[in-house]
Amino acid sequence: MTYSDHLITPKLANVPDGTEVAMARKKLVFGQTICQLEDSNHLIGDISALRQQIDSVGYLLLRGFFDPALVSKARTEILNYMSSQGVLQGGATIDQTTASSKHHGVRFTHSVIQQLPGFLEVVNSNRIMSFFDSFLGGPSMSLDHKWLRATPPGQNTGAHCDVVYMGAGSKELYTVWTALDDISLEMGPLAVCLDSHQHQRLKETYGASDAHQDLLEGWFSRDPYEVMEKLGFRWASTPFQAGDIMIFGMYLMHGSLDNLSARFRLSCDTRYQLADAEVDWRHMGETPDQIPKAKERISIQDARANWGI
Ligand SMILES: O=C(O)CCC(=O)C(=O)O
Repeated sequence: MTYSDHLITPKLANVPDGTEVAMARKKLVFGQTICQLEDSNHLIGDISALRQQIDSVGYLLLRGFFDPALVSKARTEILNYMSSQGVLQGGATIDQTTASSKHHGVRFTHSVIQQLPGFLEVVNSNRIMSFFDSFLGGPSMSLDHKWLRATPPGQNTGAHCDVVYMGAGSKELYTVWTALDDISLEMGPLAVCLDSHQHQRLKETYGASDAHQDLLEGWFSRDPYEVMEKLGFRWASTPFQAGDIMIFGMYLMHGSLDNLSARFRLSCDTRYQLADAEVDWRHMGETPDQIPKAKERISIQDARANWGI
């Protein structure tokens, strides 16, 4: 069975204009300051059309990509782990993701993730690997470092491009962001800046730096309006269902909406490239998250002042 042997009809309705969400506590309004991501399910099976689409709009949203049974198994396993860490309301409740009132975040280190075989079965599945074999035109591989996130209530991810975190190998590296649960707009899903992958000045400056070596902070900005006003970007997001994925390249600016719910938002982001291309070894092996930090890194504010963006 290959990735294209199933076709799922997107079930989610359009987000009505006027719907309000937040990013870093700043309000964004659908139809005004944020728009809806469009899925590319109609292109599944046509690799050259998928490649054209990602080159043109910067992302591929594929609804229902992963087998729901596998995702559900991974979710249960993750929730069991979270329950054992005492972060879920009621301690032992496994079927929901409500944060306990005294919740502290939960960190999924590489060694914790190795104890989650159901999760690894999703992100290393034949479905995703065969997709990338076709998409990249050769045998593909996934970086060992897997970012599994249980984003707590009140939090979000600031605007950044992945190249600054994992750009030491091939730049033909793709992020797959996977919804491991149904993620409403209120729960703070992924948000991307449309066309940001084509911003030449951003690529040559911020996009040529390395958060581990050069920058104290990899996030370009915490303020969603700043990237709209300074770089002319438009934000886009959508509600997700468990098993939906977003694929994007290293230069697409993205972050997430605020999690305004009482629940943890469960998602992961994992990376894929050609197996024979150069690899960012900092994200491989047994301790991929233990990256030694260079001493003389500069703040993103100082770097941006130098770049003039
Ligand atoms: O899920 C998030 O909050 C951020 C995801 C992200 O930064 C990524 O997929 O590269």
